[in-house]
Amino acid sequence: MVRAPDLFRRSPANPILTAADLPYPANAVFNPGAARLEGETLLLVRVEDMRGISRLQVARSADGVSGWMFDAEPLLQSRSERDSEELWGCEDPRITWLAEEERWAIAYTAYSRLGPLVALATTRDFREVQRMGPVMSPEDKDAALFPRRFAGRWAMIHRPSPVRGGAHIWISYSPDLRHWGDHAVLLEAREGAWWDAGKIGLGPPPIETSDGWLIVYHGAHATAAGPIYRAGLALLDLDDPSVVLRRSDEWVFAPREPYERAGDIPQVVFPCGVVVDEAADRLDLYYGAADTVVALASASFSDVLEFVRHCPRP
Ligand code: BMA
Repeated sequence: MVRAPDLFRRSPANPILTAADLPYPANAVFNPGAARLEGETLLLVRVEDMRGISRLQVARSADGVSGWMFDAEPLLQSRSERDSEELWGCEDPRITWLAEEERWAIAYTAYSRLGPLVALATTRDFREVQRMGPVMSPEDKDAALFPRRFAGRWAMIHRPSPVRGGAHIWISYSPDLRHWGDHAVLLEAREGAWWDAGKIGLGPPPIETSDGWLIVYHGAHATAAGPIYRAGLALLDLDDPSVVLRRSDEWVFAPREPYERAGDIPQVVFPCGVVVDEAADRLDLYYGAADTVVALASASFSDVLEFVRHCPRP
């Protein structure tokens, strides 16, 4: 079995996108959601401008590594005169294809005056978008939808930040994508010296596999020099995603390269996008590095599944 540190290999082209690739001046591009459509890889990247406000902009590439072309206009940007919850921008999108709805759902962080909250939008083509507005009150972020219903209800993973206790990963349900309830803790941040102590959050949307839902999540380990953001894995029950079957003790991906260790926020790898090619046995993880650039790491899909199958039961 492949060991945790050897599962993911960084693209030799990293960082695959930097602010210099944009058609306009900006401070940083990072934390992209990812999708495959019309034979291309699409990244919905977070672009932070030089006021500090983020927008979400589409970039497309034939091979998912190079030749990125940005759409002319951002897909989602703050229009705070109409959507006050987006006063300070749109951040960290996670993209899920909803086959039943024949459209993509984008769960993103809207930065409101009262703190970050979870907002939803849908699109068929990533050229026009329909906002659904806030679905979770502040502070809440790191959200993604599951691609299908469970016993008639949609499910969403998200991460509230409570005043007391750790920032854990939660799951909630909805009959209509608008009204969410039956909130429950799904995965708890560990305590003490652990890499995922205190604060964790979902990475990309859950990936359906025959063994269960594969989850990549981040842990923000607090240190005297600021947090270190690393990524680990978990497996949820296929029919009841509120049941955690496995959880990795060790992280599987962590800052190592200069572009991950130095930047606006040092020591950050923050995956928000995934593309799985089962025929090629490949899982591509798109992540923000140091809140400054976009990078890519790939793994053998079957190696990742074998690894998570052997992780401890929580
Ligand atoms: C999280 C989010 C991410 C960011 C990360 C590291 O709380 O705000 O947008 O990439 O911190 O700074």
